[in-house]
Amino acid sequence: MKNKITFTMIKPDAVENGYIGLILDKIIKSGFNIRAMKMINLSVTQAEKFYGIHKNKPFFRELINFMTRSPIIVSVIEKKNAVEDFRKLIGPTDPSKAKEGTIRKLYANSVGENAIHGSDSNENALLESLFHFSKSEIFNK
Ligand code: IDP
Ligand code: MG
Repeated sequence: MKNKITFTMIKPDAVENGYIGLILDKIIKSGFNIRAMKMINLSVTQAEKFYGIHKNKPFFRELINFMTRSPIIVSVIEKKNAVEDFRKLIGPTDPSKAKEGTIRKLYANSVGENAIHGSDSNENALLESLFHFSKSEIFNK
């Protein structure tokens, strides 16, 4: 595959606030191709595993409660330079520091409830994608 993939989640706050369509429109208009997508309820066990790297952080329980409180959209998207370009499109973790036009500036409320996830490396993009989808669902083979 010439393009790279990244993994994204539209988080509970953004789904609850009715932003699924607006966020997907922005992602597609920014040149990303959707390879796989579904709406799921993350279990506590899944959320703890997915965010395992943060298990010693003071906000860990808050993060798990947030991510499991209502449905999320998980998706694998593709584009040249996907990981870096997508992190630019979503903006920094804290939406109050995000630039105009970024997804977190437009649709997020706080550093915790920040609307969207984007992988931080090619390695994590693949691991996170395979956490939710099979290889054949992502790569069509
Ligand atoms: P990222 O999502 O921008 O990569 P990370 O530092 O990897 O940010 O943190 C993962 C998620 O944990 C954030 O997106 C946010 O939902 C939550 N989080 C990060 N820092 C805080 C905090 O200080 N308070 C509450 N939640 C936080
Ligand atoms: Mg992160």
